[in-house]
Amino acid sequence: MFEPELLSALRSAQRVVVLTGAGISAESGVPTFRDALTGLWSNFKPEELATPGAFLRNPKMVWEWYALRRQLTAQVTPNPGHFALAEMERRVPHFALITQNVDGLHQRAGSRQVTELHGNIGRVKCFEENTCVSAWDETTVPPRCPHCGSWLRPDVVWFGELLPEEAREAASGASANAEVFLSIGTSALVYPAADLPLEALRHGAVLVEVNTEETPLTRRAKFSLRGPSGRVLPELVRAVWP
Ligand code: BV8
Repeated sequence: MFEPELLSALRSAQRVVVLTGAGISAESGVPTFRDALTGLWSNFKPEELATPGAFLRNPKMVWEWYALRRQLTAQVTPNPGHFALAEMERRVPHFALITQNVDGLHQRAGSRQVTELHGNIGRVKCFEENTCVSAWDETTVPPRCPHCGSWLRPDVVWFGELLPEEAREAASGASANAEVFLSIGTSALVYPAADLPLEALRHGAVLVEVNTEETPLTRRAKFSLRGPSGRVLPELVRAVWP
């Protein structure tokens, strides 16, 4: 199933970096970012809804989209792909897991060191103060900040917003030092996250892609594993570390 060169590269690597996208959570039942637009939101593109402008123009609609996704995320569980990456973290001397996902499933699967590039839908913060709140009054939509009265918003990075500096720097530093970089379940279209595999390539890393479909990254990958990450990743981990 796997090329011996891939298995030996992972077995001998001291520094492995993984970037995940919505595809790794698809088998848990979390719609990928582009599938999430159903019902009321189906006539929007994600880039139109996940923006500060959309929220300011229609706070109730955007808040409710996130409230629905937050509720969905709380009801699903990690799948074998998430667990396989938690096992990989235990096996590799220097392992970095970078995710574009906001669902928190990597942490729930036991991954200890996770860099969330785009925040976490389970956290809510004040639109003005940028500080997180642990409880809010759901009778008003969007709810108000208990400290300053501004609207509350999900603690995620919207299009047109800068990524958290610390997360972006950690991700970029790890990618530049990776011996093996795995891009898993991402369409590799959203920047600056999509720059990370390219940065790894520029520094001589072996690029591995795990995806059910072709992406703009596929032709740059030394190994392209076509299939669902929930099946491919456990098989890969078992083959590398029997
Ligand atoms: C920034 C959180 C600097 C929110 C997300 C114009 C104005 C402003 C910015 C831009 C602009 N033009 C371009 C930009 C940059 C922009 C961007 O990249 N746009 C894209 C559309 C071109 N980026 C930004 O705005 C970023 N900030 O640049 O700041 C700046 C500041 C001011 C002005 C200018 C620049 C911020 C980007 C972060 C946005 N937030 N999420 C939320 O979740 O609601 S992005 C969101 O979409 C995800 O986090 C993720 O990053 C992305 C979706 O991508 P994927 O995860 O890859 O998911 P997708 O559904 O696309 O694909 C799933 C893949 O899985 C597929 O390949 C599929 O085949 C595969 N798959 C499916 N099932 C499986 C599977 N694979 C394996 N197994 C399976 N079972």
